[in-house]
Amino acid sequence: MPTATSVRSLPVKLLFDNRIVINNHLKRARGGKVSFTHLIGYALVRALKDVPDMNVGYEEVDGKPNLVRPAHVNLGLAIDMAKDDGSRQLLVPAIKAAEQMDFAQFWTAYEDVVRRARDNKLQISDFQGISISLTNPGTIGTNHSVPRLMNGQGAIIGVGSMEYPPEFQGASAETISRNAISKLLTLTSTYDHRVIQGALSGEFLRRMHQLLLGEDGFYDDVFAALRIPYEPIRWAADISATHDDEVSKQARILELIHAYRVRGHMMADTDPLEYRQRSHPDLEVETHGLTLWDLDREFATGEFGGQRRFMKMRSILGILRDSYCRTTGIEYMHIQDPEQRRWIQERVEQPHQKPPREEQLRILLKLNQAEAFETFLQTKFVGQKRFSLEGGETTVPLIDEICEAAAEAELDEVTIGMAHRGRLNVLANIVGKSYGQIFREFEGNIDPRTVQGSGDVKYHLGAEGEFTAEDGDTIKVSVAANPSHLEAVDPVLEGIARAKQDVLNQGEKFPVLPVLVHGDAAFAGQGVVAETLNLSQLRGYRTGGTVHVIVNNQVGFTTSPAHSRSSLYCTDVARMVQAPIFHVNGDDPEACIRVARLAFEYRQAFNKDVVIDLVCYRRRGHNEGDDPSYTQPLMYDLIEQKRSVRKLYTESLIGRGDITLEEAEEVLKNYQQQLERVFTEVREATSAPSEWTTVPDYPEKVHDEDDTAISQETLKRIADAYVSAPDGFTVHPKVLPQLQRRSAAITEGPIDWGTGEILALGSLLMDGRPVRLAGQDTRRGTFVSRFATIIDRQTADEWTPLSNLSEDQAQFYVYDSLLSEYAALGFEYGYSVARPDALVAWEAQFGDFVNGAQTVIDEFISSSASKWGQRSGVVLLLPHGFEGQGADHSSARIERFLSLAGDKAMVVAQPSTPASYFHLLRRHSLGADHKPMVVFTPKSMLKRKEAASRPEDFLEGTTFKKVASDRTVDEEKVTTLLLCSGRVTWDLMVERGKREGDEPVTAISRVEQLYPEPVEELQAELARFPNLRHVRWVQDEPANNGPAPHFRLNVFPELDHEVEVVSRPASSSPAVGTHSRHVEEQKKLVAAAFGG
Ligand SMILES: Cc1ncc(C[n+]2csc(CCOP(=O)(O)OP(=O)(O)O)c2C)c(N)n1
Ligand SMILES: [Mg+2]
Repeated sequence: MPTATSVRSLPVKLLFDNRIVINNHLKRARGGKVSFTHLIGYALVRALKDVPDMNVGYEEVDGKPNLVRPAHVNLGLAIDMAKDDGSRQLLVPAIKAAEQMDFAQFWTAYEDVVRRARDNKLQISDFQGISISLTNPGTIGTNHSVPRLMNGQGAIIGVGSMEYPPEFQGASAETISRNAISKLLTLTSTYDHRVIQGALSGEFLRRMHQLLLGEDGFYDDVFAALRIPYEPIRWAADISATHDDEVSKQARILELIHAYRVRGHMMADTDPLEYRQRSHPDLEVETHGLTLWDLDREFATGEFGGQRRFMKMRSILGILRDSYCRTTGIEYMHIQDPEQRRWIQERVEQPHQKPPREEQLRILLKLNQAEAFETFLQTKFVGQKRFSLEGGETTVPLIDEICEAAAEAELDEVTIGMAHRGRLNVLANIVGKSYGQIFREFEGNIDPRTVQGSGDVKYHLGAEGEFTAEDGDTIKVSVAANPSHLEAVDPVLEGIARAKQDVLNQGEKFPVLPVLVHGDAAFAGQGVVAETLNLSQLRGYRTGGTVHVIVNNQVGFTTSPAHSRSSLYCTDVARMVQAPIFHVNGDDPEACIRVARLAFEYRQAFNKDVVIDLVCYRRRGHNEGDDPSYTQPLMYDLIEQKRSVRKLYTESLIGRGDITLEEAEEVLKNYQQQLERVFTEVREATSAPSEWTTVPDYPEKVHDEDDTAISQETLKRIADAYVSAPDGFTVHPKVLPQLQRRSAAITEGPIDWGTGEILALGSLLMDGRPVRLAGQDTRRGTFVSRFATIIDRQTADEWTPLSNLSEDQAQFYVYDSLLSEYAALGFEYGYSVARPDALVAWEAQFGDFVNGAQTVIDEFISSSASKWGQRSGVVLLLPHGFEGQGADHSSARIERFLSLAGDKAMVVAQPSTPASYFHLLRRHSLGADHKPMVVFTPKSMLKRKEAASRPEDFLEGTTFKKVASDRTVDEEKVTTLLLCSGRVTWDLMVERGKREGDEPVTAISRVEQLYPEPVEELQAELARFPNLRHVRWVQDEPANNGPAPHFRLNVFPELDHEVEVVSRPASSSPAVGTHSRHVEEQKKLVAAAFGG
């Protein structure tokens, strides 16, 4: 046979470098190794696409020469086999139809053929139809060879050894890298001259050369096929370097390091759904004027290398990619504190270490549990809403790890707030709520204790349990109840956590760990998230850092991220509190565990919030009745193909050789056992449960007698406290006389509103009741009325007189809050839930602004007892009053609270004197009820003389009166009874004085408690006056506002007299804008109260 051979040499540095990247990646991912021959063989197949005429054979048909063109590339592989008798044998089986394969398929087929050759499993067909083959004598050092062609074959490509050119074989590594010397590879093409021309063979080798130097995206395709998330190394000429260039190159290396730290996350492979080769200009070496020739050169690393002052660029890049671009992307360079950045770098910029086997097995077990539970629910409760966690099962091992870490650190409790997604799974597999009980809730059993209430759907209920860590440590874990309103539970949970910490009173140890689990769309969209984050470092609100876990399934109901946020990540809002943010691929559970541990440790080290963005997907619809392919067709095509994380993780552990096949089978068996366990437990538990949990165990309120009066000594003590500034404290000269006046007034009168309130708080503190009071500008008081904390004129030091009342007094916590209503009120609600012995009050700056917290009011304050049996005694102080300040500084919307009032679930009150307010607060705190209370508090009335109280109004014999009777009139003479509440009282009193002088025929009685409605007290009040002709309800508010609408329906029909309502006309805006119009209206209103 006439043959000839073409020979071509090429540099293989790029091949070497990319192979290192590939194998590093495989080691971390699915295991396995790619050889040079795999890559060269694949280049051969690719080259045939461009030079198809090389894929031919020679055959004689009927004695005539014939050119054969096979339909496929059947690539023969020369495999040298040692036989049992010691002789050698060359086998050349084929990879069939290799041109149809991507690199991953080619690699698999290659290994398959080799394995079958070794195992003696090759068939005749494996040897048929070969027109071109590959032989690699280079592996034994042969420089190049001229192999013998077999019949029918057109060509054999030989791969020679890869060596430095002979003249450099004695050079030092340093010389080699400095001079940009590559090893060379010699390729030979030995061909059948009857069907292939020499030029064609040469052309073919040139093509292979080009491909192996990365042309036409050769390595890009290889990387894509192996799902390597970043770009391959590129071929480039070395950039010759003068001394100056060297210095600037060094600077560029440091820039590159910085770029990876800041933006490495842009390239990280965090999306389990869709493989994308990601890049960012700042992360490409070319941008920094660097090439592959620099990979083996050493550079100073600055603080990056720790002890290693110089490193090869290859190592630097390796660490940077390992640290910042694998399946975890980290955002932390926005943190201003260098210590915190260094803390993260020290832990992250480390060579990868895989977790110990026990850890790997625990992860698998947790994934088993998580998936088994979902599978059970999916099988047993087809179509029922449960908000499955499928696609995001790693959430369970991740939270498990946080609890482990908390248990090891001997914290007191992990308290979790979370929405619907995966909640049942967390309750079962983290909190330990029994499958049986969850099942019975599905069956619709109702807790007999909540029959009075309305109850709630299963995925809103809370629970409490004990979590046991791997080494036997235990810790309390609870999940708070929450409404459907996404993220509303965030501030509530923080309040709960803070209350628990205040009770434990361990200062900066923060022994209760709050964990908030969010959805991606909600975290980005709901403003309360930002508000809650903003609480996190404030003295009045901090909880020592919250771990936020976002179950980022990349969709919110039917809405894709592109429509649900303008920010790059759903977590961007957390950057504002300089929280580190870990984006982690949910299909890499080991990375998730590592991140969970790191997040916890960061929280412990710095007592700050930290965010884990667990990127996953949602296997099913939003809920179980929803078909997601209507709106996310492409995404769901991908999801359908996806194997569960449990399966993927098991496979990669086997692939990497971390567990054996037998162990994998054990794990699979365990999975089946888990599944059976759920089924059996549920089958066996059909009776009604003995224990119901709708909320975690919060303490019961301890109550005293309802004696709200106080002693002269207590008055005196508080009076003294207000004039006993600490030594050397300079009270502001304008404040001093006000304090002195307050002190004198306490014992001598008249007592104004602010002082009455101070007396209530002070006396409760002396009774052993902690008091927490927070609101905007609350310490001084918006209306300069409170002076709870006084600021030193010289030093700005703080002095809180009520903290110095007695040795054994309870603690007084008084805070100026952030400018929030929603989160601020949610926090106080939660605080009161977990600490019922404390008087917890939140003050609105003006009551009008409370509607910013409407969600908290509707979903927690008014209804939590009825839905979940969860009680709070939070007090809302809402300045309210029509005083001509316009539409938005007049009304706290009494009507709205009354429309929510039912089941006696809360108290709504509008006291008209400081003493009445004082008794109301004390009754609320000391009494048995643990219910929310809404108090409409005054503005102008704060200082109004008629409305002041006397010291004796606080002393023995006094108490809170739901209806304050008019005791100034002769009952026989009264023909008109005016019923009113709050500020208008005093306008009416003045007017009566003017109109009726000393012999009034009009009585004015004040309704101090609006709800529960004081019907009996009102009946008794009416009965006092035998000659009544008119009973009028008088209110400042328009007819559709204020108490009137509610009273018309619920109170007036119970009275023995017709009640006429005197009010402003119904109006869509609560109050008029111009003062003069207000005055006009007020005049009319008061006149109408007296019959015109
Ligand atoms: C405040 C509020 N607005 C709207 C809804 C209705 N809703 C329920 S779930 C959901 C999508 C939530 O998406 P995401 O936060 O990503 O959580 P996922 O369901 O994907 O886990 C919406 C809009 C709600 N529950 N609460
Ligand atoms: Mg989502």
